[in-house]
Amino acid sequence: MKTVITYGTFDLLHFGHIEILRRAKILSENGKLIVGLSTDEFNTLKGKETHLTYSKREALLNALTYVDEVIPETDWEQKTLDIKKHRVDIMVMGDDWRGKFDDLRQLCDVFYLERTPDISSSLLKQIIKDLQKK
Ligand code: C2G
Repeated sequence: MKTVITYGTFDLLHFGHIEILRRAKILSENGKLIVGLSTDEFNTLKGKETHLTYSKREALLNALTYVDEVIPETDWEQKTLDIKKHRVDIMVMGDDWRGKFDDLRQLCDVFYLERTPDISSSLLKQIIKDLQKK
């Protein structure tokens, strides 16, 4: 059994998010999956506008059987502390982040998993915008 962590905004929770969380949970070998969920303030820093507030995004993640704990992600630098505090064995991110977190390999395994094609929060937001125009 292992402890796995992943980070993200998880706005408008969709199949692509579910797929990375499902695969991350499998890597835990019936252990624990922690999600570092970007706060509204951190999303502003990331230049990301979200449709859903942190509390709604958190509620959606907590409803998933794959997710054991949700912690706030407030800045780029917290991962090292999180990994030590939660005794993380594996960090997982989508492969759009490939290479970006290799420095954390000194603390835990780091896996970049293939992104699920043809779905994204920005696509869903565009669809919502188009529908609102009608
Ligand atoms: N993802 C995926 N397939 C998609 C869309 C997203 O596998 N079609 C993955 C991303 O690669 C990421 C996770 O789902 O690992 C969450 O995606 P976002 O909410 O877009 O998170 P992001 O803005 O990449 O934030 O410190 C790291 C950042 O907080 C990551």
